[in-house]
Amino acid sequence: MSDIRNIVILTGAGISAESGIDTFRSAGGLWEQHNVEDVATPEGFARDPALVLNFYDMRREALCKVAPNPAHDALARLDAEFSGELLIVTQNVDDLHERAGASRVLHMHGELKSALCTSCEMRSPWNATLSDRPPCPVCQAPTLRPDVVWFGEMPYQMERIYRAIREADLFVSIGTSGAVYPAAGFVRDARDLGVQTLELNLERSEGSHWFHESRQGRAGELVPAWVEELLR
Ligand code: BV8
Repeated sequence: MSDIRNIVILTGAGISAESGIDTFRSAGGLWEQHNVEDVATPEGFARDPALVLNFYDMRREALCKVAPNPAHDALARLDAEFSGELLIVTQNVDDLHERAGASRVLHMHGELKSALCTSCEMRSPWNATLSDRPPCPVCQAPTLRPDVVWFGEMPYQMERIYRAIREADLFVSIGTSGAVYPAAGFVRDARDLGVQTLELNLERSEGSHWFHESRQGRAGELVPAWVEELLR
Protein backbone atom coordinates (compact mmCIF):
# COMPACT_ATOMS: atom_id res chain seq x y z
CA MET A 1 0.00 0.00 0.00
CA SER A 2 3.05 2.27 0.45
CA ASP A 3 3.11 3.20 -3.27
CA ILE A 4 -0.44 4.61 -3.07
CA ARG A 5 -0.31 8.33 -3.89
CA ASN A 6 -3.83 9.12 -5.08
CA ILE A 7 -7.03 7.73 -3.56
CA VAL A 8 -10.69 8.12 -4.55
CA ILE A 9 -13.19 6.88 -1.97
CA LEU A 10 -16.91 6.40 -2.74
CA THR A 11 -19.20 6.22 0.28
CA GLY A 12 -22.86 5.25 0.52
CA ALA A 13 -25.55 4.97 3.17
CA GLY A 14 -23.80 2.01 4.83
CA ILE A 15 -21.08 4.28 6.26
CA SER A 16 -23.75 6.25 8.14
CA ALA A 17 -25.78 3.20 9.25
CA GLU A 18 -23.90 2.86 12.58
CA SER A 19 -24.65 6.51 13.27
CA GLY A 20 -28.33 5.62 13.23
CA ILE A 21 -29.23 6.97 9.77
CA ASP A 22 -31.48 4.55 7.83
CA THR A 23 -30.01 3.11 4.67
CA PHE A 24 -32.19 2.86 1.59
CA ARG A 25 -32.37 -0.82 0.74
CA SER A 26 -31.79 -2.67 4.00
CA ALA A 27 -34.79 -4.10 5.83
CA GLY A 28 -36.89 -1.25 7.20
CA GLY A 29 -34.88 1.20 5.12
CA LEU A 30 -36.05 4.47 3.63
CA TRP A 31 -37.36 2.89 0.46
CA GLU A 32 -39.58 0.56 2.48
CA GLN A 33 -41.15 3.50 4.28
CA HIS A 34 -41.50 5.68 1.17
CA ASN A 35 -42.07 5.09 -2.52
CA VAL A 36 -38.96 6.30 -4.37
CA GLU A 37 -41.07 7.64 -7.24
CA ASP A 38 -43.07 9.77 -4.81
CA VAL A 39 -40.24 11.36 -2.80
CA ALA A 40 -37.00 11.16 -4.84
CA THR A 41 -37.98 12.19 -8.38
CA PRO A 42 -38.78 15.57 -9.99
CA GLU A 43 -42.15 14.12 -11.03
CA GLY A 44 -42.94 13.22 -7.41
CA PHE A 45 -42.00 16.74 -6.33
CA ALA A 46 -44.22 18.29 -9.01
CA ARG A 47 -47.10 15.98 -8.04
CA ASP A 48 -46.94 16.52 -4.28
CA PRO A 49 -44.35 19.09 -3.16
CA ALA A 50 -45.53 18.99 0.48
CA LEU A 51 -44.91 15.23 0.73
CA VAL A 52 -41.40 15.60 -0.69
CA LEU A 53 -40.51 18.69 1.36
CA ASN A 54 -41.69 16.94 4.54
CA PHE A 55 -39.65 13.82 3.66
CA TYR A 56 -36.48 15.88 3.45
CA ASP A 57 -37.41 18.12 6.43
CA MET A 58 -37.71 14.96 8.54
CA ARG A 59 -34.28 13.72 7.41
CA ARG A 60 -32.67 17.17 7.85
CA GLU A 61 -34.07 17.48 11.37
CA ALA A 62 -32.77 14.00 12.24
CA LEU A 63 -29.19 15.11 11.49
CA CYS A 64 -28.89 16.94 14.82
CA LYS A 65 -29.73 13.68 16.64
CA VAL A 66 -26.90 11.62 15.08
CA ALA A 67 -23.11 11.81 15.18
CA PRO A 68 -20.21 10.57 13.07
CA ASN A 69 -19.15 6.98 13.79
CA PRO A 70 -15.63 5.46 13.80
CA ALA A 71 -15.79 4.97 10.03
CA HIS A 72 -16.31 8.71 9.43
CA ASP A 73 -13.61 9.45 12.01
CA ALA A 74 -11.15 7.13 10.26
CA LEU A 75 -11.69 8.84 6.88
CA ALA A 76 -11.22 12.22 8.57
CA ARG A 77 -7.93 10.90 10.02
CA LEU A 78 -6.90 9.75 6.52
CA ASP A 79 -7.79 13.20 5.16
CA ALA A 80 -5.59 14.82 7.79
CA GLU A 81 -2.62 12.43 7.69
CA PHE A 82 -2.41 11.10 4.12
CA SER A 83 0.11 13.22 2.20
CA GLY A 84 -1.13 12.18 -1.27
CA GLU A 85 -4.21 13.19 -3.25
CA LEU A 86 -7.57 12.18 -1.69
CA LEU A 87 -11.18 12.71 -2.72
CA ILE A 88 -14.14 11.38 -0.73
CA VAL A 89 -17.05 11.17 -3.18
CA THR A 90 -20.16 10.59 -1.10
CA GLN A 91 -23.61 9.57 -2.33
CA ASN A 92 -24.91 10.56 1.11
CA VAL A 93 -26.75 13.79 1.72
CA ASP A 94 -25.88 13.85 5.44
CA ASP A 95 -23.06 16.00 6.87
CA LEU A 96 -21.28 13.33 8.92
CA HIS A 97 -18.05 13.30 6.87
CA GLU A 98 -17.65 17.03 7.48
CA ARG A 99 -18.65 16.81 11.14
CA ALA A 100 -15.98 14.12 11.61
CA GLY A 101 -13.45 16.63 10.22
CA ALA A 102 -12.98 15.52 6.61
CA SER A 103 -12.54 18.39 4.16
CA ARG A 104 -11.88 16.79 0.76
CA VAL A 105 -15.57 15.73 0.39
CA LEU A 106 -17.74 15.89 -2.74
CA HIS A 107 -21.50 15.35 -2.39
CA MET A 108 -22.42 13.93 -5.81
CA HIS A 109 -26.10 13.64 -4.81
CA GLY A 110 -26.31 16.96 -2.98
CA GLU A 111 -26.83 17.75 0.71
CA LEU A 112 -29.72 18.01 3.16
CA LYS A 113 -28.14 21.19 4.57
CA SER A 114 -28.42 23.07 1.28
CA ALA A 115 -31.47 24.53 -0.47
CA LEU A 116 -31.77 25.18 -4.20
CA CYS A 117 -34.03 27.93 -5.55
CA THR A 118 -35.92 26.89 -8.66
CA SER A 119 -36.42 30.55 -9.60
CA CYS A 120 -32.91 32.01 -9.40
CA GLU A 121 -31.09 28.64 -9.27
CA MET A 122 -28.92 29.87 -6.39
CA ARG A 123 -27.97 27.54 -3.51
CA SER A 124 -28.12 28.59 0.15
CA PRO A 125 -26.96 26.78 3.28
CA TRP A 126 -30.13 25.49 4.95
CA ASN A 127 -30.74 24.03 8.43
CA ALA A 128 -34.44 24.80 8.78
CA THR A 129 -37.56 23.37 7.16
CA LEU A 130 -38.68 23.88 3.55
CA SER A 131 -42.27 22.59 3.81
CA ASP A 132 -43.36 26.08 5.00
CA ARG A 133 -42.13 27.46 1.64
CA PRO A 134 -39.73 30.09 3.04
CA PRO A 135 -38.44 32.86 0.75
CA CYS A 136 -35.19 32.23 -1.12
CA PRO A 137 -32.45 34.21 0.70
CA VAL A 138 -31.26 35.49 -2.70
CA CYS A 139 -34.39 36.33 -4.73
CA GLN A 140 -37.09 36.10 -2.02
CA ALA A 141 -39.29 33.81 -4.17
CA PRO A 142 -40.96 30.95 -2.16
CA THR A 143 -39.44 28.39 -4.52
CA LEU A 144 -36.79 26.55 -2.51
CA ARG A 145 -36.34 22.77 -2.97
CA PRO A 146 -33.94 20.31 -1.34
CA ASP A 147 -30.52 20.62 -2.99
CA VAL A 148 -30.54 16.86 -3.56
CA VAL A 149 -30.10 14.92 -6.83
CA TRP A 150 -33.27 12.95 -7.57
CA PHE A 151 -33.62 9.98 -9.91
CA GLY A 152 -33.43 11.20 -13.49
CA GLU A 153 -31.34 14.24 -12.48
CA MET A 154 -27.64 14.62 -13.25
CA PRO A 155 -25.37 14.04 -10.26
CA TYR A 156 -23.09 16.95 -9.34
CA GLN A 157 -19.46 17.46 -10.46
CA MET A 158 -19.29 14.33 -12.61
CA GLU A 159 -16.33 15.63 -14.67
CA ARG A 160 -14.33 16.28 -11.49
CA ILE A 161 -15.14 12.77 -10.28
CA TYR A 162 -14.08 11.08 -13.53
CA ARG A 163 -10.86 13.14 -13.59
CA ALA A 164 -10.09 12.04 -10.02
CA ILE A 165 -10.70 8.40 -10.93
CA ARG A 166 -8.43 8.71 -13.99
CA GLU A 167 -5.64 10.05 -11.79
CA ALA A 168 -6.15 7.60 -8.90
CA ASP A 169 -4.10 4.53 -8.09
CA LEU A 170 -6.66 3.25 -5.56
CA PHE A 171 -10.49 3.32 -5.63
CA VAL A 172 -12.26 2.30 -2.41
CA SER A 173 -16.05 1.81 -2.16
CA ILE A 174 -17.52 1.88 1.35
CA GLY A 175 -21.11 1.07 2.41
CA THR A 176 -22.95 1.11 -0.89
CA SER A 177 -25.16 -1.48 -2.55
CA GLY A 178 -23.93 -0.64 -6.05
CA ALA A 179 -27.55 -0.29 -7.16
CA VAL A 180 -27.61 3.27 -8.48
CA TYR A 181 -25.76 4.69 -11.47
CA PRO A 182 -23.55 6.45 -12.35
CA ALA A 183 -21.95 5.87 -8.89
CA ALA A 184 -22.31 2.10 -9.23
CA GLY A 185 -20.28 2.21 -12.43
CA PHE A 186 -17.22 3.97 -10.95
CA VAL A 187 -15.55 0.68 -9.99
CA ARG A 188 -15.67 -0.47 -13.63
CA ASP A 189 -14.31 2.85 -14.85
CA ALA A 190 -11.49 2.56 -12.32
CA ARG A 191 -10.75 -1.04 -13.19
CA ASP A 192 -10.71 -0.31 -16.94
CA LEU A 193 -8.08 2.36 -16.16
CA GLY A 194 -5.89 -0.07 -14.23
CA VAL A 195 -6.77 1.42 -10.82
CA GLN A 196 -6.62 -0.91 -7.81
CA THR A 197 -10.15 -1.40 -6.40
CA LEU A 198 -11.25 -2.32 -2.86
CA GLU A 199 -14.77 -2.71 -1.43
CA LEU A 200 -15.62 -2.45 2.27
CA ASN A 201 -19.28 -3.36 2.84
CA LEU A 202 -21.49 -5.22 5.33
CA GLU A 203 -22.39 -7.80 2.71
CA ARG A 204 -21.54 -8.53 -0.91
CA SER A 205 -23.01 -5.83 -3.14
CA GLU A 206 -24.26 -5.81 -6.72
CA GLY A 207 -20.80 -4.74 -7.78
CA SER A 208 -18.60 -6.91 -5.55
CA HIS A 209 -17.38 -9.07 -8.41
CA TRP A 210 -15.82 -5.99 -10.10
CA PHE A 211 -13.48 -5.29 -7.17
CA HIS A 212 -9.93 -6.71 -6.94
CA GLU A 213 -10.63 -7.15 -3.22
CA SER A 214 -13.92 -7.09 -1.28
CA ARG A 215 -14.04 -7.20 2.51
CA GLN A 216 -17.34 -7.84 4.36
CA GLY A 217 -18.03 -6.36 7.77
CA ARG A 218 -19.27 -3.26 9.56
CA ALA A 219 -17.76 0.03 8.35
CA GLY A 220 -17.10 1.00 11.98
CA GLU A 221 -14.59 -1.85 12.15
CA LEU A 222 -13.34 -2.29 8.56
CA VAL A 223 -12.62 1.39 7.80
CA PRO A 224 -10.45 2.20 10.84
CA ALA A 225 -8.50 -1.04 10.26
CA TRP A 226 -7.98 -0.20 6.57
CA VAL A 227 -6.87 3.40 7.33
CA GLU A 228 -4.45 2.13 9.99
CA GLU A 229 -3.05 -0.38 7.48
CA LEU A 230 -2.65 2.35 4.83
CA LEU A 231 -1.05 4.97 7.09
CA ARG A 232 1.31 2.55 8.87
C1 BV8 B 1 -28.84 9.79 -13.74
C2 BV8 B 1 -30.15 11.30 -3.15
C3 BV8 B 1 -28.65 10.54 -15.91
C4 BV8 B 1 -31.56 11.45 -2.76
C5 BV8 B 1 -30.11 9.33 -4.55
C6 BV8 B 1 -31.32 1.51 -15.72
C7 BV8 B 1 -29.98 1.14 -15.72
C8 BV8 B 1 -29.01 2.00 -15.23
C9 BV8 B 1 -29.37 3.24 -14.71
C10 BV8 B 1 -30.69 3.59 -14.70
C11 BV8 B 1 -31.66 2.75 -15.21
N1 BV8 B 1 -32.86 3.37 -15.04
C12 BV8 B 1 -32.67 4.59 -14.46
C13 BV8 B 1 -31.36 4.73 -14.27
C14 BV8 B 1 -30.69 5.88 -13.71
C15 BV8 B 1 -30.85 5.91 -12.20
C16 BV8 B 1 -30.51 4.58 -11.58
O1 BV8 B 1 -29.35 4.22 -11.43
N2 BV8 B 1 -31.56 3.83 -11.18
C17 BV8 B 1 -31.33 2.55 -10.57
C18 BV8 B 1 -32.39 2.32 -9.49
C19 BV8 B 1 -31.36 1.47 -11.64
N3 BV8 B 1 -29.89 6.90 -11.76
C20 BV8 B 1 -30.23 8.20 -11.76
O2 BV8 B 1 -31.33 8.61 -12.05
C21 BV8 B 1 -29.10 9.16 -11.44
N4 BV8 B 1 -29.07 10.14 -12.49
O3 BV8 B 1 -28.66 8.66 -14.12
O4 BV8 B 1 -28.87 10.84 -14.56
C22 BV8 B 1 -28.86 11.75 -16.66
C23 BV8 B 1 -28.25 11.83 -17.89
C24 BV8 B 1 -28.42 12.96 -18.62
C25 BV8 B 1 -29.20 14.00 -18.12
C26 BV8 B 1 -29.80 13.90 -16.89
C27 BV8 B 1 -29.64 12.77 -16.14
C28 BV8 B 1 -29.33 9.89 -10.15
C29 BV8 B 1 -29.36 8.93 -9.01
C30 BV8 B 1 -29.34 9.69 -7.70
C31 BV8 B 1 -30.62 9.47 -6.94
N5 BV8 B 1 -30.47 10.04 -5.61
N6 BV8 B 1 -29.90 9.89 -3.35
C32 BV8 B 1 -31.79 11.08 -1.32
O5 BV8 B 1 -30.84 10.75 -0.58
O6 BV8 B 1 -32.96 11.14 -0.94
S1 BV8 B 1 -29.87 7.68 -4.71
C33 BV8 B 1 -29.59 6.91 -3.21
O7 BV8 B 1 -29.53 5.50 -3.44
C34 BV8 B 1 -28.22 7.16 -2.63
O8 BV8 B 1 -27.79 8.46 -2.77
C35 BV8 B 1 -27.31 6.22 -3.34
O9 BV8 B 1 -26.77 6.83 -4.50
C36 BV8 B 1 -28.24 5.18 -3.86
C37 BV8 B 1 -27.80 3.84 -3.38
O10 BV8 B 1 -27.90 3.87 -2.01
P1 BV8 B 1 -26.68 3.33 -1.10
O11 BV8 B 1 -25.94 4.51 -0.60
O12 BV8 B 1 -25.89 2.28 -1.77
O13 BV8 B 1 -27.53 2.71 0.07
P2 BV8 B 1 -28.26 1.30 0.04
O14 BV8 B 1 -29.26 1.30 1.15
O15 BV8 B 1 -28.71 0.97 -1.34
O16 BV8 B 1 -27.09 0.29 0.41
C38 BV8 B 1 -26.45 0.42 1.66
C39 BV8 B 1 -25.31 -0.57 1.65
O17 BV8 B 1 -24.61 -0.43 2.90
C40 BV8 B 1 -25.77 -2.02 1.58
O18 BV8 B 1 -24.95 -2.69 0.63
C41 BV8 B 1 -25.54 -2.57 2.98
O19 BV8 B 1 -25.11 -3.91 2.96
C42 BV8 B 1 -24.41 -1.70 3.46
N7 BV8 B 1 -24.38 -1.51 4.92
C43 BV8 B 1 -25.43 -1.41 5.77
N8 BV8 B 1 -24.97 -1.23 7.04
C44 BV8 B 1 -23.61 -1.20 6.95
C45 BV8 B 1 -23.22 -1.36 5.62
N9 BV8 B 1 -21.94 -1.39 5.22
C46 BV8 B 1 -20.99 -1.24 6.17
N10 BV8 B 1 -21.28 -1.08 7.48
C47 BV8 B 1 -22.56 -1.04 7.91
N11 BV8 B 1 -22.83 -0.88 9.21
